[in-house]
Amino acid sequence: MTDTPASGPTKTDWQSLADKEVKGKDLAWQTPEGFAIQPLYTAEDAPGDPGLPGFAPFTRGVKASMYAGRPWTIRQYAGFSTAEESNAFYRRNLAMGQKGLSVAFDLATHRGYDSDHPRVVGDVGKAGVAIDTVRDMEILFDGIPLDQMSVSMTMNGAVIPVLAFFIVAAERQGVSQEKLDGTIQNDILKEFMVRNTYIYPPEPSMRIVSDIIAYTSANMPKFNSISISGYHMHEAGATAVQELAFTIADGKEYVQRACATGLDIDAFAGRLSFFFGIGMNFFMEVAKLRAARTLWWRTMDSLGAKSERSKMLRTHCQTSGVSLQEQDPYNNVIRTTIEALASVLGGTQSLHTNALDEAIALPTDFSARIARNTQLVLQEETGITNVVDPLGGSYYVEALTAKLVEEAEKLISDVDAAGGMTAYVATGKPKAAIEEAAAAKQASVDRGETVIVGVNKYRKAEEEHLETLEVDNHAVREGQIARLKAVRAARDESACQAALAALTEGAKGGGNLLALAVEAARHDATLGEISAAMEQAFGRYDTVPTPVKGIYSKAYAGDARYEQVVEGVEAVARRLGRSPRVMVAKMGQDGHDRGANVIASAFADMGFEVISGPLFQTPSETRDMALANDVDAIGASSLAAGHKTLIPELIQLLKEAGRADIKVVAGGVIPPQDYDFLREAGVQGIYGPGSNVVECAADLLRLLGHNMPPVGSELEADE
Ligand code: MLC
Ligand code: 5AD
Repeated sequence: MTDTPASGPTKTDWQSLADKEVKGKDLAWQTPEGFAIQPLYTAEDAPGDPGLPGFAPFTRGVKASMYAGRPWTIRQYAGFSTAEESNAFYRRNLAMGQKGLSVAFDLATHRGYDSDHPRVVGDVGKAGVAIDTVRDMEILFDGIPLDQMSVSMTMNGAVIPVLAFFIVAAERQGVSQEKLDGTIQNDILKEFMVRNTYIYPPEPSMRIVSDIIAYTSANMPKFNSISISGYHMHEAGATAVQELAFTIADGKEYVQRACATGLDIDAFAGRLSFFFGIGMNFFMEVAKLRAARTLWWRTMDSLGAKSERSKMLRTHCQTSGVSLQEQDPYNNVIRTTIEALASVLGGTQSLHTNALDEAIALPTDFSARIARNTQLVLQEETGITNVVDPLGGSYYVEALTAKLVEEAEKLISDVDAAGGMTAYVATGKPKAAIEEAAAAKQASVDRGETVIVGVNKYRKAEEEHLETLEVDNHAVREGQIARLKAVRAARDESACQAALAALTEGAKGGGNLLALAVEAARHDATLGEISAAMEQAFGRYDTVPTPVKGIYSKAYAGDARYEQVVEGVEAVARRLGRSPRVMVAKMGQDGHDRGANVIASAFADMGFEVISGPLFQTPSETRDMALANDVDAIGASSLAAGHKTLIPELIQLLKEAGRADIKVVAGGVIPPQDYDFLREAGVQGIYGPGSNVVECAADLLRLLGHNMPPVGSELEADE
């Protein structure tokens, strides 16, 4: 029985009916991937049968029973302040339904510095928990039995000391390493592309990845040796095709490197895991996870894996941070729910849902509860877990899945042609392509073509402010310094130094770096010491930003307000006898550079001379660079909560140098509660998330003495 007779309407009939309804308007929707999405998908558009869940190529899921057998792991990423405070936070969350742990470390830890290092004064305990020693790690997991809890640790740069501390902290709990269940991120390639918490140059960094894979596959059979991450590319502005292609290509590179050291592919591949970001383009995101599994199966099959487990892409997902806004922040709960739904309809194994205060601070108990409950409600109230891959067979989702596979494979062959991902990353191409996509997205938001409710449409006249978490980094730092002293005083110094020397030797020659670091950790070497021991052999890696050009001017071609700003820049240039100079500065260990890159490329397009400061500057290095370039203004971008320490220090240093005339503005993740403090310190403009880049430039022109009309004024007069 069917409602449509065999001779029923065809797609052509539908097309003419639809054309009539919309009077011939083109209904195709261009996605950032460049896909022309049609308003209707039928069996004609969908590829063949995607197969069954639990079977190759796992498009429909890695388990036959999926969530009907076991729901995804509710794994909330968290960490702040001290090990004591983070431990208490974890325990409260576990008591209220969270299922797995996921540790966020502070940026000092990420970059291999102990809390007493002079470069990290603004960073200690801020964006994650401060960990200097095994003692800190023991406290972090106090009362949490490590043979029963799966623990993810997001660590890439200082991955050797952190994993060593975890292993030794477990030993001190009486848990041997073969029982440890969890994941270490250990994905350095994407750090060089987007996340920027690398320490060493690419080659030794790749050796570290292989050493960890070798060590865990021999000693820690339940531990996932890597979490190959597209999430950060997504957050940096990558399209779904870029995220898929570069992530799968990264995975391929790690596998080839590990095999080149003599490991058997099936001995380690079953413990490689993945991590994707899930944004607001709902069906695209569902299709992305299905495409990722298909792509990985094909890749591993082509690399000679025999076991199906080796070809199975298991993944964690996190809802998108950049999709969340400071303005009208309760909308973020809605966005996160939609993204979480896409993650589970896509078949994720594990999920983090962001908190509603994401755009301005780390989660509080209040916002963390809503984020966690979003998943609990999906798991326990909706019936979604009872049916496997319920969108399987949807014409649209299957068509999108196939298209993503096809386009990502094209991009992967470009990577292959360049000699693999390490070589491709070295060309700077993937970073530039992602930055280009980010600038295009920002321009589209600024122009109102991409709507963000409560930000560029339906904006509230008066914003209400959320109570946010504040960490006193000075207090945390002092506590950490005291504990570092105590640990150093109590250890067997000569045994510790001998273990560190052995690690340096191992870094110069052979030997497994993780095995050597575990020895050093057993003798209470600190994170900074273990990192420095390897740095002696490897050196530290610095990169210079390379903002893209021309994206903004292209996106704004013909826009009257943009032209007005460009004319303003020209007027200031006439007055100064040269283009106005702006330095975009990144101080502290905060490597989030999407915002800084977007600003740098947009301002350059508008005619400013832009000096992009390198990542990880101290305030005095920023001052020196600003003076050497004789800049008119400095824009400090801060996304990791160092702003209250670092920006006032910079202003003070400029004053002492007699250059209080250099305007300092700040942008990034800055809670409104901090605005007064920053203004009092001399900050002349503050631009939170959701700021319009063209208006930021208009503001800066005003600060530089140009009589810039308010938005809309002259424009209307012209018409
Ligand atoms: C699952 N299992 C089943 C089943 N479903 N068994 C029978 N029937 C079913 N239906 C089994 C699995 O096979 C597995 O056993 C066990 O149950 C656990 O399930 P899992 O699916 O593997 O889940 P989990 O343990 O949670 O592991 C998920 C993972 C892992 C593989 C993706 O790598 C992980 O937890 N990753 C998290 C990464 C993370 O949190 N990153 C945060 C990044 S934040 P077995 O034996 O097969 O393993 C960040 C932000 C920043 O990066 O700072 O930049
Ligand atoms: N605690 C909780 N979430 C965090 N994130 C980053 N650091 C923390 C932390 N310490 C989340 C945010 C951010 C993403 C990288 O991870 O959502 O966007």
